Amino acid sequence: MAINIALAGNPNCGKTTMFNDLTGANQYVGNWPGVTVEKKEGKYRGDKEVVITDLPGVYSLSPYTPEEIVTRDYLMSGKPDVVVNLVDATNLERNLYLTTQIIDLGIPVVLALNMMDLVEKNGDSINVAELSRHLGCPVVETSALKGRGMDALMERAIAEAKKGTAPTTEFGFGQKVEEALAKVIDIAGARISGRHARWYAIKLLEGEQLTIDKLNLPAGELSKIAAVREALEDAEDDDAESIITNERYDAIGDVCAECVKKSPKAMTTTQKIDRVVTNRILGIPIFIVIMFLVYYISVSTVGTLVTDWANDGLFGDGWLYTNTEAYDAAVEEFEGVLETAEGAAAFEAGEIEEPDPADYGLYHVGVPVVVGGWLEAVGAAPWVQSLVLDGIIAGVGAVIGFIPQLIVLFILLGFLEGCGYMARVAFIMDRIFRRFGLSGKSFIPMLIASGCGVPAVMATKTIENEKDRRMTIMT
Ligand code: BGO
Repeated sequence: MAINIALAGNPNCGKTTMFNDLTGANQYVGNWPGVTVEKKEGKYRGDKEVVITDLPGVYSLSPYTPEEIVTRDYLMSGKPDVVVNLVDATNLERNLYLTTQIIDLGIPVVLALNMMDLVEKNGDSINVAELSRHLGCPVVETSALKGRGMDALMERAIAEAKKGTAPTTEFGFGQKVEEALAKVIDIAGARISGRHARWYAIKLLEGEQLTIDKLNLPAGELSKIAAVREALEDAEDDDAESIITNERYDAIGDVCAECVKKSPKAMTTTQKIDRVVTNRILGIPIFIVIMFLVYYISVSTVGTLVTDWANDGLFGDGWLYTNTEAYDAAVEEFEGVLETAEGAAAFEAGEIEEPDPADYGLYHVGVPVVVGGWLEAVGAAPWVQSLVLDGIIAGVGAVIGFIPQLIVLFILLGFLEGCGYMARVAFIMDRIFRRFGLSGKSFIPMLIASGCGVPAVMATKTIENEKDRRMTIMT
């Protein structure tokens, strides 16, 4: 009897490496129907009756990207007999988010703790038995790169596929959410019965439109579920999706705290910085301080300097050109005279004048001065001079004068983006933006829009979900 195994995991957890090791040359590459998402299938080199499907790398089973939709549709299609969920063991907390969602689907799962060679190299350790107890599914240590643990993994996966039982996890949400889920299961009854019941209940409680449309529940049931959702949201003062996401992370955090032992020396500087900047309480105040500094530098300090350079120099009176020593000495002497009472009185009476650069063979260089001089030299009519100097150059100059400030702002924002801080901010902001039907990724384009709308619209290309992208552009 043929066995279908689905390989699922986050991007970069080692799925391709493992898929290639397990299938060798027995691979077929195509596309998932209707989408340009690559589909890879192959026969297990140890048993040609076992077909392995490499699912697209995803961080969650939300319906926001084509990859997420393909993955969840396939997992719920009934086709896979078992899911081998690969996790990057060096980053267990982040990877277990997807794992807990797969477990909620109620299908047989085997967890492959991949990259164990790196965990050992870092001096860390993972209590596999305890992790398996918490998740309620078998956990196998692997290193796809070194080909370690692959046979044990496949043995376990085939055994679970034959058993066909779902994980018996003790993993759950807080009491209020569990009670709300029980009510949803009760309301939806037979319509969501079966192995996916918990998954459907979670999605209905979150108010996920895709699931609501798919289940086609009567209006009466939908309004009862909406009432359960509203009661939970009022009690927790947050939206249902965020409550569930946060509680999932809390539960994962508890499991990791119990099962993962990090070597103290293994914590990198990046991890230490991450801990502070993505901290739930400190994250937003830190962000406000950083953004204040970014705008302060671009508008007040460096920004003023470069804008003055453009407004007063390039599009203003310009700079004195040629040797200015004699002129500078005269200005100094003049200022000295002005400081005396007689000198000030003489200046008031018009008896002495400020040194004129022209008397020292100096002239100003700047766009209006140079163009004005040239127009005079060619004998341009006064209206032409006024059109060019007061209209075109002054008009364009007034706009271009702000560009240096924007350049400074974009350099600083680019630096924050490049060093990965913006991605962390998107993570922090996700919770807030979800309330407005947007994702945390909408935040960066909106921030850039405070400088200029055009690059902001261009920055929306990082938002995979088309609806979110359109909403962000319009907002
Ligand atoms: C590069 N152990 C270790 N140490 N590395 C692993 C393991 C493991 O068990 N499994 C995978 N990797 P993918 P997705 C790479 O490509 O299979 C490594 O996205 C590099 N490439 O070798 O592609 C694997 O399919 C240059 O690393 O993951 C790969 O899930 C420098 O994890 C990476 C360093 O594996 C992602 C690494 C040019």
